[in-house]
Amino acid sequence: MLVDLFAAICASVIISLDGLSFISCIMQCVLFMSCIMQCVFFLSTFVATAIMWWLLLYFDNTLANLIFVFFRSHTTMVKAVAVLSSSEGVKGTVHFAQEGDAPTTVTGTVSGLKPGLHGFHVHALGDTTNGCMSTGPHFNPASKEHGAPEDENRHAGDLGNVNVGDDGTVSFTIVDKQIPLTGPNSIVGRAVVVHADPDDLGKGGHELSKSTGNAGGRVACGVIGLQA
Ligand SMILES: [Cu+2]
Ligand SMILES: [Zn+2]
Repeated sequence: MLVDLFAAICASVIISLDGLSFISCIMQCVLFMSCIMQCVFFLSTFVATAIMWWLLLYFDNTLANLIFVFFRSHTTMVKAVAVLSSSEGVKGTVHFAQEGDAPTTVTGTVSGLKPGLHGFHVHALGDTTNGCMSTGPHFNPASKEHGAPEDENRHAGDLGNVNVGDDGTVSFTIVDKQIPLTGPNSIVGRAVVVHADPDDLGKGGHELSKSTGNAGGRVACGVIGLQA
């Protein structure tokens, strides 16, 4: 009688425990499945969204451009200006603009020059206490030789020539990647100089070709300052 009871209790306990572990096993399986399902769901949503955006932007250039402009608008635009003056009646204004790390765009108008080519450079110093003579040599942070704007071996300040028309004026646009408006090699606070003669771009064979391009006197200059 007692043995029967004991056996019944033992059996009940064992069955209960088994039941518990069975239920917990089922629960674990369900949780595991739900985890897998969530991963699959997340991945498929991600892939589907990426494909949808890609298709949308591929076929809708306007939208792609809007998004591009939105991101571009977060890069900063820096502007600078130099007002040229001289003792020889040369006048002019040179504007500089750089967006983010893009090349700098230089636009300018100069009048009062003799027709033909005139060397045009960024010189190292913004010091005009002795006129254009105190603006130092060509801006040359990489210690290279004088050259043409498209040369690998050139001063950063070597912007080549401006070509003055018969009326003595010139308007020009130069795009150059060695004259940033920010960072350690910024040209802000330095000077632009217009020369009396053509810059031979380092190829004239003159003793000054490799240092100044033998561009003659400094007929006008202006200090490059920040602009709103
Ligand atoms: Cu110069
Ligand atoms: Zn130079």
